[in-house]
Amino acid sequence: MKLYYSTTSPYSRKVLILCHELEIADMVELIQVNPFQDSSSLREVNPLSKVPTFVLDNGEPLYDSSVIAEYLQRLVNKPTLSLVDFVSQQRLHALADGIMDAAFSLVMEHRRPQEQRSPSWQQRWEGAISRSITEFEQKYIDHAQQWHIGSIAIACALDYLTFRIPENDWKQQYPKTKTWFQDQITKSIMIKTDPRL
Ligand SMILES: N[C@@H](CCC(=O)N[C@@H](CS)C(=O)NCC(=O)O)C(=O)O
Repeated sequence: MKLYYSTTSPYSRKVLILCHELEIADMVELIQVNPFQDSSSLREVNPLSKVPTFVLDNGEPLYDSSVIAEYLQRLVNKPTLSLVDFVSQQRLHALADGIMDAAFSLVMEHRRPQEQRSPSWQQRWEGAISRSITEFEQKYIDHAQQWHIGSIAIACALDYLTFRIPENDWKQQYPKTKTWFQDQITKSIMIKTDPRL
């Protein structure tokens, strides 16, 4: 199996961490690509030219990250979750992916010349990020006490925000989330996959 990934992609990091947690990292060949530069090999396996892209041993490609995550968990026959746990993990996963989507859009927008940027879209993405962290802090933080796909995704999303949009002051606004995050960020796999390294 192969994983096309980039070190700075939070979606890739989520999949890398999951491979590690499921103890299948040794079975996965890592292919580092920059989807914005050397993307021809990536395009051959994913018409969307995005990372992460996963390729099965029979050559079949899989995307996007949430589909890859679901596949990996089924691959290792992870014991079936109760419906309540499934909902709470997948809700967190989707909330995290939404934070990544909004933060990634902001990062891309900041790379455009000032006069081409859209203040209203930026406001919309910033609003999505702050409402999602509020929701996490007020309603779902207790669902993230175990390390599973939902909590992995939230940790990757928050670290991406910290790394790429340091001016966002979420740590001041959300003290409980900050404390939770500080516990996750010291995990060895979070350190090993730090996009700054
Ligand atoms: N929904 C996708 C998002 C993946 C994504 O947007 N990846 C970015 C890197 S962080 C990418 O490859 N972008 C290339 C592009 O947009 O052309 C997933 O969960 O896998």
